[in-house]
Amino acid sequence: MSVRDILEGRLTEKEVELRGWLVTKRSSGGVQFLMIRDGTGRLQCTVHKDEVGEKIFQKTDKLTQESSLTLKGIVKVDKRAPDGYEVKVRDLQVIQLAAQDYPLSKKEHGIDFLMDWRHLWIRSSRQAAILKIRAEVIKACRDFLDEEDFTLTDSPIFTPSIVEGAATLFETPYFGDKAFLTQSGQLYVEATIAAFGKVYCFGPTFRAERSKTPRHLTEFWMVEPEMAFFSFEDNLRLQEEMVSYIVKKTLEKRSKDFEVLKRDIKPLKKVEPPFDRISYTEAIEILQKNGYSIEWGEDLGLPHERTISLKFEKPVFVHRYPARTRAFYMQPDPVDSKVALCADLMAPEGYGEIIGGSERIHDLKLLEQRIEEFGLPRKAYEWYLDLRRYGSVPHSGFGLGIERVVTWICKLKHIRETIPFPRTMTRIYP
Ligand code: NSS
Repeated sequence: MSVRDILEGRLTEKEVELRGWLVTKRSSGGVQFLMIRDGTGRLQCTVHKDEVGEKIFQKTDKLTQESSLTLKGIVKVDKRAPDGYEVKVRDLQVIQLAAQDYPLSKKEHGIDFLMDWRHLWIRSSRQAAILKIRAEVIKACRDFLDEEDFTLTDSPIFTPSIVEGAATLFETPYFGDKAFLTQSGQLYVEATIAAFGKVYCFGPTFRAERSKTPRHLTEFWMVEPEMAFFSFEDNLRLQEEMVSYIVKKTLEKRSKDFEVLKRDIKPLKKVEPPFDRISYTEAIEILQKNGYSIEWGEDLGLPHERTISLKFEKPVFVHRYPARTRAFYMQPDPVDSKVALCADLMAPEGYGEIIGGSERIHDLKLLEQRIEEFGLPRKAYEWYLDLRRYGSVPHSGFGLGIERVVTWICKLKHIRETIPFPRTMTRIYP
């Protein structure tokens, strides 16, 4: 039996047993009002002195915030209760009486304080709503891909090779040698496409991000689909369908959590294919017209992405970035080899990049050349070159950052609240 069952009205006038934690307590005359959280919701439970007797009433009186308990009682419809239902308690067992000094009992705390107590802060209704939405986003990603006949093939965490640039690598000793924590599972899903056609990996990825920004973690979760025979254009179409599906499913399943967050969902309801597309060159022109002193060839930072994103109601693709600023594996545009067949998807409402994707180089010679130009250690990539020796095909894929998507969908100011235990340059505790 759960709070959810009670709030759905199935247990009215029935005797129930609830197990949970005490959120708040107040008393008025001979009645104690307990707000109980059980993981499925919160519910008011009342303890009447003249009904339960002195002993249970005393026990209730001593309860501290976050004490864990079991209670038995009868479900009542009561208009005065916050959710229209309450449990009239008959019996109550304390599992653990929480220490008096629960650190998060005050209403207002600074963010550093809350992050130090993250292991307790996740119990708050706002944090729980965000993490529920996160779970739904992950489920939607997986459901979408599974329904589209993708096979999940997990990529390793310990790797010998750089994917997204040497600057953000985490190195770790590995039995007298060294290994890197993966920056992306992409190279490995490029291998499994030859066995399964359409595949994805989903797991944690690591980047030694030295910048303190509201959208960078050092450990984040990425879903990375990779598709044999997919052109650059096919890749974009899949992305817009997948992102629209994620938003639709999350709105459908987690409407209560959006209410907790006071998230205006109107902008999210507009997210459906097709999304607009602008080239990197067009983006630079827009930025220059908006007063930015940015030149063709420079990378887009958050303020740039924000400006672009605010010009569109739906997510927008920025495509064909300068090849020399992008990763070694990207296919050059046959029309203009200065740019790569890649695109970043910018979320609306000022959020910026949530996906990075591209068509991959499938020609052995060109890939060898790029590995050399990028100064990458050829030996670590021999296996990757084999994929171009034995049945190479045009292929494309992308990586969607779960925390970036959740930040946008929940309309948060900072990415740190979108993962149970965030890791940043300045935080590895708790
Ligand atoms: O660097 S990406 O743009 N692209 C890749 O890693 C490709 N190898 C993916 C692929 O094609 N299979 O990162 C992809 C996404 C990016 O759009 C963000 O949403 C997210 O990963 N990302 C991050 N999220 C949080 N924190 C950090 N530091 C971060 N870096 C990337």
